[in-house]
Amino acid sequence: MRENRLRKIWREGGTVVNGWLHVPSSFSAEVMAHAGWDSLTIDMQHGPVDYASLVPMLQAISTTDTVPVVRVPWNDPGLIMRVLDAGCYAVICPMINTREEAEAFVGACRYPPEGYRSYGPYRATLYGGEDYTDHANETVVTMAMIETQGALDNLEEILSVQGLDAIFVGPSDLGQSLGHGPGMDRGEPEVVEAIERILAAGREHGLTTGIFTGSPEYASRMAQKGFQFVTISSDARLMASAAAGVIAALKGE
Ligand code: 3PY
Ligand code: MG
Repeated sequence: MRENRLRKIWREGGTVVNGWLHVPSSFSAEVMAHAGWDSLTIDMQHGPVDYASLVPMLQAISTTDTVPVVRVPWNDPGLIMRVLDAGCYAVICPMINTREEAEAFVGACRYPPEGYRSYGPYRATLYGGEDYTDHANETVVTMAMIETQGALDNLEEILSVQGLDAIFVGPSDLGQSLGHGPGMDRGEPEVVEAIERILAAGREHGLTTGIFTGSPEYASRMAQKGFQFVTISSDARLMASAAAGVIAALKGE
């Protein structure tokens, strides 16, 4: 089976530089994949990507070594199993707030006896190889988003769930839950403290910790702190800011 380069990079102590896809297009996914991101996450929680656009985006990413990741809209086992069947190598699940939710999430990503994933890897075998089913459980990465006060309250229990590989900080929802509103690259002491607590707890439990950021500068600071999965901006935001920069340069604004 094709190896999961996320696991290799983490084993070697490196940081995964992850891009984020909101544009529901196989061509833009292909362009992003050829830019050299370690992984690309197709976001099905926010933005216009649906299952019909997801599959060709995964096919486009497969033209490169970039690892295909999907953020599902919610902790829905049916959809989690379908995105895995379509050939993604990591699933990010938003709003994991309790041990039970983490167990349900991880179980949906693992074939029995470790979990309850149903059999039917129709495209995953094309991407991963004919022996996909034999190795999927130890290859696919499970990443739970920690982004609420409730998750902070239950952090130790969530991190103890067998088969959970990584946790991922959503700074907008976390900030919102702590009463500071949404936004990236947080500086409020209460939010910063929560982020540092999540990083320390992840490390203690031997899990990889990731964070969504809005800029390479902040992402680089987070990587230096010990985050091993940093997401920077998104395809739509990068396109908009580059275009706005060109317009401003020509119009002098
Ligand atoms: C958040 O910041 O809440 C996220 O989920 C990142 O997309
Ligand atoms: Mg969020």
